[in-house]
Amino acid sequence: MTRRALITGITGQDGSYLADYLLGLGYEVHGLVRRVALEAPESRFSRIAHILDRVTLHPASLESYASIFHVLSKYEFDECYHLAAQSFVAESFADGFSTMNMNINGTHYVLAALREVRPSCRFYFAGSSEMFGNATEVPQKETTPFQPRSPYGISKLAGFHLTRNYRDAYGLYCLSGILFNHESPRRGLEFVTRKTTTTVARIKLGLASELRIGNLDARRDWGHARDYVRAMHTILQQREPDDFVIATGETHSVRELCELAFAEVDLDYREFVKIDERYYRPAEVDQLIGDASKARRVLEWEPTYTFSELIKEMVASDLALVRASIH
Ligand code: G4F
Repeated sequence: MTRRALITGITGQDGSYLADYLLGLGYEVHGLVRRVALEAPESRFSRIAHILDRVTLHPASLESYASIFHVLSKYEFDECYHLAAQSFVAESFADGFSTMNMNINGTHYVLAALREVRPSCRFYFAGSSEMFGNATEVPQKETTPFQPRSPYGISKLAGFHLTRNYRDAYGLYCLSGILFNHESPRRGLEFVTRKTTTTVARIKLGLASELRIGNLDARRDWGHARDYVRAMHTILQQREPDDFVIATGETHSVRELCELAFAEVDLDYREFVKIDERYYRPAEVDQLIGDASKARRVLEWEPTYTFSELIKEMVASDLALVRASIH
């Protein structure tokens, strides 16, 4: 029988790759989208333009329990991937209230509606390595204590605990993936990897002269989003619900990212990168590195992209996009 999945955040990087992946597995894929998105499909649906005729989109708002309840009661969903969130850490310092509302209440609404109308639907929550924050253990794994350093990290930790609580209290099949940073050519332009690769392409093609950036010494465990959505699906296929860390196990600095991305187009990053205090965060997470040995053992999940392959693909894609925009 065809399995039916609902993805919140289907228009984002992860939602779009997950939709591609689930369609490839023969799923019937549905997505929750904001009503405003339906009015500007060219820009809002750019990541799912190639599959628009194969997915069913439902207007709903994570601020409205009623709208989520309505969609969940209309179809018998087998799986629900809750990816929608305010996911930009810097923005969570600028407007912590919106981040909290959307990320905590939005998650609670989906869980509460599932409990009410679809208690047999499996639920995936997009947890984050930002929950580890100022981690006391290196590398971080499922048992590492959480010490979030941003309103975003705090909101994700609340979503993680809500998900656990619905599992313990009501016996729902719900769990969290604790995903470390994952990037791709579909990454939003404000995140440091995509900001770097798109600016590298613009500099190479004569449209920009510098890259203004914040903390070059921050270190992250960067994987490819394509590998990570595969993990999301596998996590939800286990007999018992459980939480998993998904990471590459390697950490690189923002400086190394710049060095690599500029070298792809034969430029020296030191000539173009300018430090700009505006991009520093009030509280930084200096280093993240994940230990995904549980996922490797239980899920037999492995990342397939190296850091340099990821950056190479992103630079090549941005060069092609910038070239197309000037011709
Ligand atoms: O690319 P970033 O903005 O990602 P960040 O904050 O690590 O969060 C991402 O990964 C999380 C998983 O751990 C997700 F949960 C979250 O939703 C998001 O996807 O920043 C990465 C690092 C930070 O240390 C930041 O301070 O890069 C540093 N950085 C230095 N200059 C910069 C910049 N980040 C951005 N966005 N822009 C800069 O100019």
